Amino acid sequence: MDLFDNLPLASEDLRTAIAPGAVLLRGLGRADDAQMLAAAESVIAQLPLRHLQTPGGHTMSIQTTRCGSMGWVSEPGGYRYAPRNPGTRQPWPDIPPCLHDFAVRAAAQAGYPDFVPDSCLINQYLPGNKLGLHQDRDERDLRAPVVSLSLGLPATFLFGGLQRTGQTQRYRLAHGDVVVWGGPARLAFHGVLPVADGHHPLVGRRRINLTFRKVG
Ligand code: MD3
Ligand code: FE
Repeated sequence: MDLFDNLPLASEDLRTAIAPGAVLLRGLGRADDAQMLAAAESVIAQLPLRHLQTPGGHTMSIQTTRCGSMGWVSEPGGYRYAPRNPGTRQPWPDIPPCLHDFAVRAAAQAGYPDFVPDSCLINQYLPGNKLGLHQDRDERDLRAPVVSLSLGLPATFLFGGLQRTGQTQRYRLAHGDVVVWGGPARLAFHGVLPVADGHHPLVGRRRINLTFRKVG
């Protein structure tokens, strides 16, 4: 018994089980935030953010870009992953090494030691932008988790069940928060409420969310 026995272990304190298979690692991305934001900006410089059209013909309020060997594409025929940008026929930008390494480490900390992402989606939310409830089911290998890193303005994240209509839980995702979604949580419906206006000292008047996936 020593003086420190009453102090919580930081690593345990920061870890919250949201649901079976879903682990919130609060603030894990804060230590390297400036480097990872610069890496995201380097991807944006290579392939600018833009509003994608849904297959239903709606324009998404958030702006998106992607990197990795596979990139997520929204077309009139539906959503899919493709090895090249259909607009330019060019390969996608590489995943910056610091982002790739971070995603591997975060997944390992959450209990997925074999996770190696081949795709990263970058979403930018300006104040008022939102993302409706949806499932991520376009990846071939659904045993692999999705790792998400939030930077900038906080957002209220909605986490539902395996059906669109059930109850949703709300979580605040703030700068540096990481969530690893695997197992039974992998196919849960989820979304983001409209982001409130504000200013983040590093990121400015916006929220950036990066999701790392193994498309397979
Ligand atoms: C739960 N992004 O890119 S991150 C997405 O904040 C997406 O931009 C949101 O939903 C955002 O598809 C939420 C949290 C997240 C990401 C992927 C998931 C939660 C997830 C996949 C399965 C289950
Ligand atoms: Fe999603």
